[in-house]
Amino acid sequence: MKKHLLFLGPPGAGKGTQAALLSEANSYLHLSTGELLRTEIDLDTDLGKEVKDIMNKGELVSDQLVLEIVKKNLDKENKGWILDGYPRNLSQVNSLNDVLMNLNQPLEIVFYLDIPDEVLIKRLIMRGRKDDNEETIKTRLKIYKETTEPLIDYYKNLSLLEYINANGDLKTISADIKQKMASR
Ligand code: B4P
Repeated sequence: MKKHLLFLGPPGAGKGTQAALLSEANSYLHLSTGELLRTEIDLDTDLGKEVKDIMNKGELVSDQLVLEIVKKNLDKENKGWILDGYPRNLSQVNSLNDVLMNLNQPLEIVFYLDIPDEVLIKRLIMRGRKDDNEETIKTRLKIYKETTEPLIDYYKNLSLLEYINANGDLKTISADIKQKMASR
């Protein structure tokens, strides 16, 4: 059973949704950098104050800051984990590679959740989180295409990538993920 997984895809593709379902079913740690950052904002910590405006504008917070969060939370007992929303650029990929090499916990599968822009824009507007307004979504999508999308080819070249059609109902997508996990 594979237990070091990563979910990659544009904002609103359902990374958080599917990672939560899969981590619950397998008792894996679900490490969502977005969720961890939002918790800091809700608790009004110094870190939360630092990232609040950046996140509300739909921009990426600093690589160093996110790396600290990942290092602090990554499971060192090796019960299994799912990274959701990290890495988001090539510099974060390199940092993650170092962290995982030190922990001796190599990444085993990268699920790429693919979805047309118009579907994800509708989903996000319906959800209505603070960073889910039209202008912010446009910024998030632009940053995704410029900095995160190149990671698809990076992981494809390492033969870690599994393609998931994320434009469907939750159950069908979950079943596809489970089936691809089992076949590896
Ligand atoms: P994230 O929290 O990662 O937000 P996301 O990309 O919008 O979420 P996701 O794809 O997980 O969508 P979800 O399942 O919720 O990032 C937010 C911000 O945090 C970033 O913009 C950035 O500022 C910062 N950040 C996070 N990580 C960072 C990093 N590594 N470096 C720098 N900055 C970072 O689904 C969306 C909606 O669709 C939900 O309402 C859900 O219910 C719905 N949905 C899901 N699946 C569906 C389906 N199959 N059918 C219909 N609806 C569905």
